[in-house]
Amino acid sequence: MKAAKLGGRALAALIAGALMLGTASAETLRLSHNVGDTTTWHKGAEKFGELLSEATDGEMTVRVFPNAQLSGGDQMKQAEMVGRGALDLVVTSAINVTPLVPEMAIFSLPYLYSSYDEVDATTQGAPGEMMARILLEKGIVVLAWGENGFRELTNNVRLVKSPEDMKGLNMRVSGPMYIDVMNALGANPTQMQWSETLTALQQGVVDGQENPIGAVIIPQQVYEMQKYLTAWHYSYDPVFLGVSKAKWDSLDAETQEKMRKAAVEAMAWQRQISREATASGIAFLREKGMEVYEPTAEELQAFRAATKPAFDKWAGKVGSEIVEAFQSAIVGTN
Ligand code: X2X
Repeated sequence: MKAAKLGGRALAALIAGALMLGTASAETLRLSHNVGDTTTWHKGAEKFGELLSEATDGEMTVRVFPNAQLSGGDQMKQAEMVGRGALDLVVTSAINVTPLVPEMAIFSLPYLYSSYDEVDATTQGAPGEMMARILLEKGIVVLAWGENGFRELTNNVRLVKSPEDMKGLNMRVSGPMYIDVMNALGANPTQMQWSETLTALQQGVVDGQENPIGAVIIPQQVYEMQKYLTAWHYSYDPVFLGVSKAKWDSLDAETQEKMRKAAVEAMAWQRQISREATASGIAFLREKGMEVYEPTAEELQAFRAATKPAFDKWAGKVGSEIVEAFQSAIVGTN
């Protein structure tokens, strides 16, 4: 009797222990990104969490933190934090990584790309892998490339049709390369966190900004604060979903495979919804009362020529090996 009773207790303890173990081994990873929770970045991050959780039967879940909350509002600090393992996961765009890895400016050189096919030939091909190897040296494992998009100009002063129209505009920019681009155009650039930009636009601290239509301008309702948009496609910005190398190395090969697969699928979907929102975006912005200008090929050529000094300066920082790898992948699509 006594033994049986003890056996029963032991069994109960065993079950409780197993349950606790189950809870203890289920892990919640923290994912940081630097835009609002209505954006395609956020949706892509959430999708990744769902897919990962499904693939691991709930052993791994992801909590998504928007607006660079986990890096004190500093969007450029996220990559460095992931690199040293202070953050597990990040969705951020290439330009935000340039303080840590200047070579990441390659994607956003003014007028490097003129189509999505050209973009995909690099982010989804060997040049993307080349950049992933460089990020790995900084402790960041790139799981998949997603999309911020072609960055379009908005402002409250005038409809910009030519480089001359940029003169004297007070422009918010996100990173150092864009300061050089804006200076080349005769605008007055100020570097500012995205999380502070909407208020700055509202209060007229700056006249304008530039961001992709589908991923940011529409979901963050920039049209509420800005009157004019010029679809000048001057710079492309990819996002990537990255995991800290420290976290990655702690996972077994099977879990790594599940994580990569979830990331690839989530970012493919994120690219698709960003492109769809961009395609329908100009009509939507007009409905919302924005005046939208789509420059002609000759007008685009004038912007390209005016921004060439910034292209050359940053191509120099990136280095010829990378620039040539990108340019030859781009030429290969045409
Ligand atoms: O800050 C921006 O403009 C944004 C959201 O596009 C980036 O993260 C670069």
